[in-house]
Amino acid sequence: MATKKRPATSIEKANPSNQEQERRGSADELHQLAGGDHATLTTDQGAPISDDQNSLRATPRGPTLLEDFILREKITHFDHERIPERIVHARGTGAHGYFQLTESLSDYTTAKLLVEVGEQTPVFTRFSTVAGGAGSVDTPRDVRGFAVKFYTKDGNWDLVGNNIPVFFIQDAIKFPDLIHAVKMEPDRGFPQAATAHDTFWDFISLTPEAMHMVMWAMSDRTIPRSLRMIEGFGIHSFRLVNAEGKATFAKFHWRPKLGLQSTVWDEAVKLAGADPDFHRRDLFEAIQSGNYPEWEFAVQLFTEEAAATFPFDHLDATKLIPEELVPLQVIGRMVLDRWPDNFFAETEQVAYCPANIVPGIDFSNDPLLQGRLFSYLDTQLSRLGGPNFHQLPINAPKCPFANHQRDGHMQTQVPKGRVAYDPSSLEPNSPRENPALGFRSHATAAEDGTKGRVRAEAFADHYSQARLFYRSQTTFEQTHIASSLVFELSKVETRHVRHAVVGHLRHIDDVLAQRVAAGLGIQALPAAPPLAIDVKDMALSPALQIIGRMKATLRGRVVGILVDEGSDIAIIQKLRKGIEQAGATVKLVAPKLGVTLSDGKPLTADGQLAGTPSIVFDAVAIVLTEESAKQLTGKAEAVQFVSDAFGHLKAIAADQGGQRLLKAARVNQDAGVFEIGDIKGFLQAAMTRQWAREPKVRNLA
Ligand code: HDD
Repeated sequence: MATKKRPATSIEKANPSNQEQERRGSADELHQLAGGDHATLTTDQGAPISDDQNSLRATPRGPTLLEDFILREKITHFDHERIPERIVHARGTGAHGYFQLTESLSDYTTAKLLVEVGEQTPVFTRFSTVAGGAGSVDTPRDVRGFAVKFYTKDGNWDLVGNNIPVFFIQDAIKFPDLIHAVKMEPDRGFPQAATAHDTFWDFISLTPEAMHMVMWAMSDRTIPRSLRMIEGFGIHSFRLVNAEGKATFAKFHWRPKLGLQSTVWDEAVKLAGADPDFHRRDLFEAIQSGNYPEWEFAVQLFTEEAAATFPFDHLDATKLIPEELVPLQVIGRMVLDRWPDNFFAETEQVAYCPANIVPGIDFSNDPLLQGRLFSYLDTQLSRLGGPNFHQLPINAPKCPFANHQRDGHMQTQVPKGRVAYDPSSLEPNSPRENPALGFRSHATAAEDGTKGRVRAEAFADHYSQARLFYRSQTTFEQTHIASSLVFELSKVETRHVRHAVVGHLRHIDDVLAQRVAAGLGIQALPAAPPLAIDVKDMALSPALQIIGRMKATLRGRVVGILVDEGSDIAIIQKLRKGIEQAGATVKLVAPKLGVTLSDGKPLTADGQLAGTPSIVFDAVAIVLTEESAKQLTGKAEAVQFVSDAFGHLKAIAADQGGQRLLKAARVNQDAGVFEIGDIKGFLQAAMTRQWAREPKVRNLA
């Protein structure tokens, strides 16, 4: 395509020296090489730029001139490109989409998005890890943030949740301590994005209220396979308020259409190296290919009177309400169908705040929530540089908004008129409050009491729900919790901290404490800390499992097929058909990107073997000629491809050549390894992991 000739600047016109001509000539060649019909490059002030390749110099080999406003503007802007990263949840990825209501909650709330069935409310959803910096990896063991901004007709509602329904602490005043303990240790600047270190476990060992969340954090919930396969929770109780002013408590849940899926720990560790952007890329690829991730939106609704009968305090964020006690009502769905145009402008600058609510929704007295209502707006003031960040396109409501807030850094609006106050009579159109439609706080009766820095007595039971969670898991998941505790505590150098944590475990489940102690080589079980209140055995809640509730589906998964020169195209096509019919994606991996299969046609594989380990797939098939197999048995990347797939409990299908590679990788045939002809069996097994294989391939606690 022809390039547009840049107009000569006045400087060029005035001084068309030979050197200038020469330089311009080479820049033109460069642009011709790049092609395209480009707009004219300008400064921030709109002045067209004639030469963006060379700074202004006194002589060709002399100093650069301060006069060069183009150079100075470009570098000054560059110098200020970074903004402070979020103190927590710095690493994240987001997408646009919509929320659609399927069941009206008109009996409970006036919030339009929860009343108007079928209406689509635009959303922007950001997923994140908590502890790591913005440049850390996607797959550490960590809680995932699940923040949704609903651009409703009555203003923005932000549901700023996590993929775990409870939290580490009960009172917001403990949050800076929790985060300082989990972040890299201040004297050494490591570890990055990890809980497996002394300061985190020291804090935990002295914070019994964290024990329930610790069980979740040590479970497979914190090593998800995909952000499309995590649940989301609003955690706190909120209030829904109806037209009569009657309030009902609500807990909010997101449930992924693809079901829950996790990795295994060794895989998560290796993924961090193989693809630090694993989750971000997965979300991007799904959305770009039209496989839009979707979640059901569900509520648990309960009255104040019902809450009084619960054997725990629902205002305590370390407690969940078992589904068996208050069932989930699915009332809508969220679909993420548009990747942002620009990461910084949207995903980085999006500013969530639990205090952003709309008429018909209100807060509860949960002391963790109450503290959060302050923190988020405050943090944005330094992160985004001033009070006008709500005007950024990603943060601005999509409904009209008007008030008398004025001025401040980076004011982008140009308010008109004389009136910037209320009440006023000078301008009849200036904004005024609206008692009929405006937000009203629910009139809650205040309890009598004495002001004080106190923790409610009802918050004193720290172990019953930790036990409930642990005992509700499948035996595989219990083993994972025990093993991850052993891993984490084995990284803790301080003996008394390791022992103190095992002491706490005794209140949760004595066998768990014994398994962890044995894994750490602790001979005599450490004493359990004193109890403020007896631990209760609650009715088990299978809804808290992942493995027991896995969906029998291949949707959203990726199957890798290892091929090489001469691999049988007919087999590959058959596999591809079966896999794609089951809703999964196929990726071909070959030792060299350019490969010729048995049909003699050259093909570009999706990944080169050395850079595409089996870790990035949910299941693998191996289709190789005897000749290729013979060669690959001597190559570490090929052997690892197979042994990792086996070690990570994946289904494997192999032809004769493939079987040869399996042998070289010392893979024992088991129920999860299939002849290449048994596509049905292979795909069935690929829907889950081969859990029975686990104790044979790995030392578990
Ligand atoms: Fe928080 C960010 C979730 C307790 C203070 N939080 C942040 C994000 C999520 C959560 C998902 C990232 C939002 C985004 O993608 O930009 N936080 C939670 C949940 C909590 C919680 C589910 C407990 C139920 N947070 C919490 C407390 C405090 C904070 C108790 C302080 C008292 N959180 C912040 C913050 C952040 C934040 C410092 C950092 C960046 C930001 O807000 O925008 O204000």
